Amino acid sequence: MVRPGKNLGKAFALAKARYAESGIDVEAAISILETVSISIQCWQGDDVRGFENTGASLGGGLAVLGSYPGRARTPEELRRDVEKVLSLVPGVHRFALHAAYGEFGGRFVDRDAVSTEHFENWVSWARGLGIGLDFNPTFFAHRLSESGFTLTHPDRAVRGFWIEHGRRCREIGAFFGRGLGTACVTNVWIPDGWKDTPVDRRGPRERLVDSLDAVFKRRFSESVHWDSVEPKLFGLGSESYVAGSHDFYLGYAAKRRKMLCLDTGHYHPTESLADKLSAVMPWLPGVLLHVSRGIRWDSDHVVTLQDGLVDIAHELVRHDYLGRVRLGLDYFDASINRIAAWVIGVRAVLKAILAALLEPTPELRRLEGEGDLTGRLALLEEIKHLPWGIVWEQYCERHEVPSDLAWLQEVRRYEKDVLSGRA
Ligand code: RNT
Ligand code: ZN
Repeated sequence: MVRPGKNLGKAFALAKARYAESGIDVEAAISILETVSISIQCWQGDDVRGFENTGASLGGGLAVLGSYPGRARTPEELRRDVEKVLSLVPGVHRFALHAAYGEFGGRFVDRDAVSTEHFENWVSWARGLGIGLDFNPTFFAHRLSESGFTLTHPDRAVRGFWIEHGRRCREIGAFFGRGLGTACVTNVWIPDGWKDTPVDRRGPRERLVDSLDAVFKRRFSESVHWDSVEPKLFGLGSESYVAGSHDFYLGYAAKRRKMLCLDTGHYHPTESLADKLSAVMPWLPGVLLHVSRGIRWDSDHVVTLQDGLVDIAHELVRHDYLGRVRLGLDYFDASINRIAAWVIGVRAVLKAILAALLEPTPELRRLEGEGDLTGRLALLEEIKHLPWGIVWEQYCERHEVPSDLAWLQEVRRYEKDVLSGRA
């Protein structure tokens, strides 16, 4: 492993002193960062294919583009890849599975028959690594979702099929939570919507309320399992109407005490997701963030350190939301090395949170409180380039993970030794 620059120790001492001058305790910030877990999405590793091998196309408005070699083809390969990722990011993180990633032993197990037994290996694996698992029912890539409708389908039998899938997935989520001693968040996202202008906007939403209520009927202890629901503005093929819109799910989650999943790629490009947090938090038990990067019509680019992400991190830190917000990644890019795609995203989220933790918030609040708006703007601008990058390097060093681009050399070696052997 390439070691960090030999001046890191000195640089860190200076950075710490510089922060202390602004009243910021770097060690305190580091200990908070240590408690931050990011739920790493299984679907980046294999282009959202899963292990059902039914040949069904992805659908649901999800599109994975790119043909970079080395995608994980089996649960074993996926686990090995994720272990590599975990060795390249500081901290203890989680892993988010989709129902289609069960281990079905070569048999066809339909979605209304998935059960805990298909996820036993995943739980043993996570236990061995000391990480938690999160879960997602898979309401796409299936013959009964080809119409574009699942929980809102006008046919009661089709709705029933998907309700059963949702119910079983929550059992699996609770099995994760119990088995691993850390509450699993099971996140419901459905693709249901219309390409063109519907006449009946009301029917699907009313059916969705009933279907969700049926899915969520069984109660689980909050120490084991949480539900979350994920809205979306539009998708490919559902440009005119999405049944599970933001307004719909915000109301549902507030009324039924569910977590709301805010996916950063699911809003108008000029809408600020950071602004939503303090608006929804008074009404909800918690939020699941699907950290993504929307570009034009696509909501799923690899997360990078951008203003939108930094803004969200500031909200989490300034308002002490880290305890009530679960962080998960949600993107899939098949055009670059998939391990690197994961590492870049996890590291970007951690960096954003670290930068936010190193903000002189009391001073900013004082300026704002005194009405010194000039001072507030000037300070916000100046603190952008405080030496938090050095603190990040030190953080990586303490956690014995490569800093800077040293991690990429590890990924390249892994590509040569492992990924290149996958046809
Ligand atoms: C789709 C949602 C959803 C999926 C994953 C694969 O728009 O964001 O979270 O990306 O379930
Ligand atoms: Zn999402």
